[in-house]
Amino acid sequence: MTLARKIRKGDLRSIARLISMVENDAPDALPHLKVLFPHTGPARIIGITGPAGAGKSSLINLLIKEIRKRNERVGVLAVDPTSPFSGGAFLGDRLRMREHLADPLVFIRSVASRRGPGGVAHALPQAVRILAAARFKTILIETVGAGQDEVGILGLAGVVLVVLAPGVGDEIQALKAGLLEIGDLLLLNKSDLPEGRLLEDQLLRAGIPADLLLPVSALKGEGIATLVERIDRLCGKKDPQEIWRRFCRWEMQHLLEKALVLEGMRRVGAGLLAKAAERVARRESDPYTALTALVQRGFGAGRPRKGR
Ligand SMILES: Nc1nc2c(ncn2[C@@H]2O[C@H](COP(=O)(O)OP(=O)(O)OP(=O)(O)O)[C@@H](O)[C@H]2O)c(=O)[nH]1
Ligand SMILES: [Mg+2]
Repeated sequence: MTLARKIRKGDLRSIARLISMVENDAPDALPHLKVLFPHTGPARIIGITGPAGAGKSSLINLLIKEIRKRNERVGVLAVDPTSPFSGGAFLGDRLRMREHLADPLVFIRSVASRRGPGGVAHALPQAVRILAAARFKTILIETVGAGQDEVGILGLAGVVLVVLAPGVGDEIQALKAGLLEIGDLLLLNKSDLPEGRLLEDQLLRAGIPADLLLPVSALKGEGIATLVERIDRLCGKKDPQEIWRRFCRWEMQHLLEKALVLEGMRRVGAGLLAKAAERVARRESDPYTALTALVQRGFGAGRPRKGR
């Protein structure tokens, strides 16, 4: 059976394999992705973000449980926030969700979010497509924090849940970073802790509408039924086609960015890049002027100049 067929049947190992191929920029991933493409379509993409340690994975673990009661497939993509150093955090995530690891209808894995200097694949859009082709109706995407990348990633989600917890991160910082603006719902996790009430008061005083706030406790399983109801309602309000269109725009942008980086590197070449760096190191040029020269070299006047 072909890899694409296995994926269509929901085989988790095949799904993981193709996502790895995409992450590693393996050229033979492309034919599989093309075969799968006609089978991809609107999925419930739910973004879950918030400061490290707020309880995102613990809540996702409970959400998986609720969604599985409906006998639907659930996919979880944990976006590796910045660097290889965060690998440890994902091990924690898997631990948090380990009870689902043996479930053939649940797929959990981390995806690198950034292009490294070597142009590491940005696999998230393709991972979403692969899961959609495997008939995963709900895809939960966990990201940490509120950097540009994270907010960008959440732009593709139909529903965004922001998880906050007392004593974790700086809520006012989260406010400033615009994290709260992108949230369809702000989950005040760890409401079992006495400080939970304080956090709620603080947010209300900061002008956050009360109906946007939902106190929950992943530890005690409190508020989870309401959370699932609210997610259903939020999903019901949004047009799945529009969400999917937005996903496609986001996907195209990322594919274009990646292609441009690769094309830019190809046109400029490692040698010129090294020379430019050397000039900067010797203070013969500042990095900005050197960059302008490189970009002009690569893309100026529509084609690379000859003889230089
Ligand atoms: N008291 C209490 N502790 C909780 C609750 N939810 C999670 N925790 C604890 O908070 C810690 C972090 O939980 P995670 O679910 O890993 O948080 P996270 O947001 O996924 O963390 P990162 O993935 O590292 O960003 C763990 O020690 C959990 O046991 C809760 O509702 N109440
Ligand atoms: Mg986590």
